[in-house]
Amino acid sequence: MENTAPRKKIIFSGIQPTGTFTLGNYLGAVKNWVSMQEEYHCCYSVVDMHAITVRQDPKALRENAISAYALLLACGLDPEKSVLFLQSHVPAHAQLAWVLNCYTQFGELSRMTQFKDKSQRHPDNVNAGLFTYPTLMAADILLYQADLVPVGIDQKQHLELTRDIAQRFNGIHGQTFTLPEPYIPKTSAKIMSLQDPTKKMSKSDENPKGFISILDSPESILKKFRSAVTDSEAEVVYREGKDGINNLISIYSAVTGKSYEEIEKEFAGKGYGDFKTAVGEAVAEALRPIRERHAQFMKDRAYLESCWKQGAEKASGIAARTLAKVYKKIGFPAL
Ligand code: ATP
Ligand code: LTN
Repeated sequence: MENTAPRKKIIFSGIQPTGTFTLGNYLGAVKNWVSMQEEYHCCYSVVDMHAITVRQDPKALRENAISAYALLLACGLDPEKSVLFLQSHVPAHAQLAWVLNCYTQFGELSRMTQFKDKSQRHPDNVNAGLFTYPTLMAADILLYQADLVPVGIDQKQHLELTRDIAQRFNGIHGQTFTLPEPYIPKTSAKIMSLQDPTKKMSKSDENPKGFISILDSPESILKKFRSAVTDSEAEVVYREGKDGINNLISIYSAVTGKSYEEIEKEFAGKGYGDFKTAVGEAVAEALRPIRERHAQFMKDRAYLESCWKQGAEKASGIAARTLAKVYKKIGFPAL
C-alpha cells in the first residue's frame, strides 16, 4: 500500500558548550527539543566548533562539551529517537561552512547583532571565526535539510541569514537546500537576568546571581530568586514596565504550565516575597530530576561515548549526502 502519510518534518538545533546551561537555555530551547522528539525527526548538536569563536581553555572546553552532552540526555533527549552528536565529530559542518562563506556577503555578516555584541565584549579577540559564525550555523542547519529550528528569539537574525544564503544558493544552482523556519516558543522565548531584567539571562554573566544554572542546588536557586530584582509596587500582575515581575511570571508559567491569569489570581493580595519563594521552589523542583540524572550520566563515560559515537555516525550519513550534492552542483570533480 502506498504510504500517504505526510513526511515527518526535520528539526535541527544546537547549543554551545561554553558553561553549564542556564534556566534560559532550558526553558527557551532544550525543553522544547524534548517535546519535539515524538513528532519530528530531530538532530541536536553540542556545537563545540562554535564555542571556540571566544577563547576557551582546552580542559574546560572538553569538560563542558561532555557535560553538555550529558545534560541533553538528562533533560530527556533520547539517543534512540533523536540524533545527538558533537559538532566537531562531523567534518561536513566545516566543509559546508567554507562553501557557504563564499555565498555570504561581508555586509550581511557585519549586520549581525551577536557579532557586534561579542566583539564589544571581547575587543582583544575579534577573530574571523566570530565574524563568520553565522555561516557555520547555516551549514549546521542546511546539512540536515531542516524544516524547523527551535531557538530563542536572540537567534532569529541568524536564521533569517541562513534562509537568505540557502535561497541564494538554490537560485544559482537549483533546488539544493530546504528553507528552514525558526520555531520560537511564545512564553519562554527570552528569560531575563534575575539581577537586570532588561538583559537576557546568560551563562556568561559575570554576576552568578543573575542566572540560574540548571545544576544549581535547590538552596542556591531559592536564594537567587529571593534576591531577584523586581519593582517598588506589590502587585503580581503581568504589565508593561514590570520587567522583573513579568520575567518571574513567565518562568513560573513555563515550569508549572499555569496561565498568566491563573498566576495573577493565585498571588492576588500576596506580596512579592511569597511569589518569589513559590517561583524558586517550583524551579528547584522542576530541575531536581535533571540534576540527578546528569550526575548519573557523568559517572558512566562509556555510555556517553557510545551515544555520541552512534550520533556522529548517523549525523555523518545525513550530512554527507547534502555535502555531495553541493560539491557536485558547484563543479568540484568527483573523487
Ligand atoms: P551565552 O550565554 O554564553 O552567550 P547562550 O546561552 O546565549 O550563550 P547558546 O548556549 O548557544 O547561547 O544558546 C542555546 C539556546 O538557548 C539558543 O537557542 C538560545 O536562543 C537559547 N537561549 C539562550 N539564552 C536564553 C534566554 N535567556 N532565554 C531563552 N532562550 C535562551
Ligand atoms: N548560534 C546559536 C547556537 C547554534 C545553533 C546552530 C542553533 C549553533 N548552530 C544551529 C540552532 C541551529 C547560539 O548562539 N545560541
